[in-house]
Amino acid sequence: MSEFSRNDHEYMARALRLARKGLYTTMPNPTVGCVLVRDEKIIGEGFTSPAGGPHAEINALTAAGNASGATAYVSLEPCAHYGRTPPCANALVEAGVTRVVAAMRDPNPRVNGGGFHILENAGIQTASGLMEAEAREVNAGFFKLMETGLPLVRCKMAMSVDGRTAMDSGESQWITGPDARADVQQWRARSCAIITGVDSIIHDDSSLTVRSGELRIENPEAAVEKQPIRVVLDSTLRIPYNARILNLPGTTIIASAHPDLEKQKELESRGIEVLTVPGSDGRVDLSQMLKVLADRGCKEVLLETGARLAGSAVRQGCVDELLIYMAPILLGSQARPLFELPFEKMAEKLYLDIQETRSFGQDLRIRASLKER
Ligand code: AOF
Ligand code: ZN
Repeated sequence: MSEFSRNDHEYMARALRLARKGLYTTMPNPTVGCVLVRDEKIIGEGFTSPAGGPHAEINALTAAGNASGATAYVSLEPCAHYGRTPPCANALVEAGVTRVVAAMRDPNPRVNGGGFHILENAGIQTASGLMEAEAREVNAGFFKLMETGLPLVRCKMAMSVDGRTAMDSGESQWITGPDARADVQQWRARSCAIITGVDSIIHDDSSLTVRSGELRIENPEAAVEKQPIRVVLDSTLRIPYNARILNLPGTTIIASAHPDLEKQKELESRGIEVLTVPGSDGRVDLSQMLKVLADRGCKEVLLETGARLAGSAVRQGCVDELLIYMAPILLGSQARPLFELPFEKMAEKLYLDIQETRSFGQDLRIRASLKER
């Protein structure tokens, strides 16, 4: 028998729904939901505010006013540390909560069981592990960052039914329809950084921005305000001076292996960060770039690029999730493939786990993870 009741499940499911509301605004923090219940009634609830603001528990306690004798359902262990805000575990103790049910432990080394410890020392009943799989999924990027020091990398591609992503000339606009393209906006909005290759910039002059008109989320303005960091991998600084991405508010990083110093200076004088990220055979090493982004707190990164960089990212094992939009078109055998992966034998094939398929207008979205090799 599970130690959790049916009501426990319902309240935790609600805490998880609240947590999802923060997916676009809490980075680099995880997004957490909290529901306070007394005598089978919800007396307050909340989710994590943008970084620096109150955590979920504090928002719920504020909403409740008086939470004495209540049970707190939280989708993550309450924090135990003084970070940008004081510990939530202390606030729950002070509020007189008598039971805390968490979906899972917070793997952040500054918490990692410390929150439960504070609560238990104060005589509060604690339980953990309710709907843990769902809670893991909501903050998958945060957990990967905490556990491996690298962000979760999602690779977005648009392809035809015959698996082609661009014509031989590089022409690729548009493969998918407006609904699928609008869906991409949600994934951009929840990413801390978007990475592309210089060839995509040269070809499509992409801006990689989040635009409010296409966001179907709670607070589109906040997400637009918080533009993801734009990263262009450009080993030899080929980016044209008139590229749109060089003239946008927010942070643009050009990662180069051998920058031409004069061009670097010129770009820097325009407010662009030029980083030297060495790699093998003179090309920027993607995993090094991911480490740089991890150090800046990036937990989810979106790779939006062509077959070559995407193929090499997959081959290096840098990609956690594929987000593939399939349009009802055929582009023919001269068009470019989804990934440049020059395999010759069946033994080289990579395996995917398809997690979900969904329609957007006439297009199909396939979400899949790469199986461990
Ligand atoms: C909670 N409730 O809603 C969240 C938590 O810098 P700070 O003070 O904002 O702390 C950030 C850390 O707190 C973050 O890395 C994670 O371990 C935890 N997040 N904890 O009790 C919340 N978002
Ligand atoms: Zn907290």
